[in-house]
Amino acid sequence: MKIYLRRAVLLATATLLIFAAPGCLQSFARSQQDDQAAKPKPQRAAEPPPRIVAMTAKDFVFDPAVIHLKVGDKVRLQVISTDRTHGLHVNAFPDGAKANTPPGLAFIFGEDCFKLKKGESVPVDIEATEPGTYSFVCCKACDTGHKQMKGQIIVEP
Ligand SMILES: [Cu+2]
Repeated sequence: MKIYLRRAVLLATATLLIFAAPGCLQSFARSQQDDQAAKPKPQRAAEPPPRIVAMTAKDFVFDPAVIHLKVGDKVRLQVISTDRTHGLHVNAFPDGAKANTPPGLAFIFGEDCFKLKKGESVPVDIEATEPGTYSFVCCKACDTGHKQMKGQIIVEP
């Protein structure tokens, strides 16, 4: 987590340098009125995806277990376990994929297995790029029902 934060700060600093430097030069040439009109826009570096899907993991079930998306959708699964530690692994390749099938889901913070600690809400950002059925499973050995704990993201064209 600390690494992400540090990276975000670095990125923000770099963005500021890149965009602020030419802006300063231009403002010398501008009149004061122009400067007042051109107020700095709010930063959009860490813009969250527009749609949030709340998901719970409990009693060896993901709820919802089936999520419908369309190609081009960007969603944030906000996943919380309410009983014990589970995990979430979403397959980026559709069911039935062959060796040359490209991935059809993109992850903004790609993690193979998101750890879902009890009571901790974990964001999983996904962009659907290809139609298909993408399976997800629990990826932390939780208990007796571990292997039944699964679901699907169905991406329609
Ligand atoms: Cu499990």
